[in-house]
Amino acid sequence: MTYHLYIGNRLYFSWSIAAYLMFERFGLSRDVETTVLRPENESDVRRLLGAHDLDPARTLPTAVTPDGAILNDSMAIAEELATRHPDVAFWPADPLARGTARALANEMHSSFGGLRGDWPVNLRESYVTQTPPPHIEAELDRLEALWTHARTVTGATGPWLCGDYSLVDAIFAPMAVRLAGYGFHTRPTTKAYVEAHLADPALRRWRAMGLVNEPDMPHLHLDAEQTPWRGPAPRAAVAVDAGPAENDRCPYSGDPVTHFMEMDGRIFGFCNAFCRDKTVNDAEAWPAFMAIV
Ligand SMILES: N[C@@H](CCC(=O)N[C@@H](CS)C(=O)NCC(=O)O)C(=O)O
Repeated sequence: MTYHLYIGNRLYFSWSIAAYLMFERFGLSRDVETTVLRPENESDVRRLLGAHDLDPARTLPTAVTPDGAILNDSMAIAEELATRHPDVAFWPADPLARGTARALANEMHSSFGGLRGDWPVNLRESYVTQTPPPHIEAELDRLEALWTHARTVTGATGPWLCGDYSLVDAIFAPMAVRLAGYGFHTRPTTKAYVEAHLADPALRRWRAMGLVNEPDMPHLHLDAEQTPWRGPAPRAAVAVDAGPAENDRCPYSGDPVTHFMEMDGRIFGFCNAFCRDKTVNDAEAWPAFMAIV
């Protein structure tokens, strides 16, 4: 039973982040094959989807179910996965928490046009805290109110909005990383929630993969002073030309090692350049690698 997920450039395509998390965060990563389309700009998406016979899809993400349904919308992917996998806790089980989570997820999907239009997601660069124009300030207030409301009515005490991580958190992840790029501002619930997403190993893996070899989209960059990424600093590591490595099998595939990296004065091996480089970018986000460390 394999889904096929088509996503955009990981560093810039906001809804693709949410769709990836819907599989990755709920234990379905083995049930999905992912194709990264590489549009040069947003209007290139339609051409690439057409080339993959994905009519009537027009936007990314698009998922194809094992029986061939084309899910050309993030909320359709969310609800279809939740219906097809009733044993997986996609939504909170408690009715009050579930209703709250659904309401917030749908408002995220249908609203926040100012933030989405003016502050594009960009996981490659972050900027000194920006002063929001009034229409964005109002949306930031709305997010703080929604996130505080969810935590209050559901009694959430951990990092996530309605108790355990659920679809509402996957759907807000792109907004959280967007806010991280432009500054946290002073809203306390927002700050804590954004930091929770930045520390999430699944999101860290997504960014580590995006930084390997995906194209730059300079038209989505802001002409502003840059700051270091606001998430946890990756452990220092570099690609090196040769072994020998401590491990003779790749931690991900189990195949013989051919590519090498150095970390803490130790050499580790991988079976291809992508697996090596995603590890160099954020080693501690990869449990299979950390197991051999
Ligand atoms: N309703 C869609 C919107 C997705 C969307 O806007 N995707 C953007 C990239 S983040 C896109 O594909 N833009 C290309 C276009 O609109 O032609 C969803 O939630 O999946």
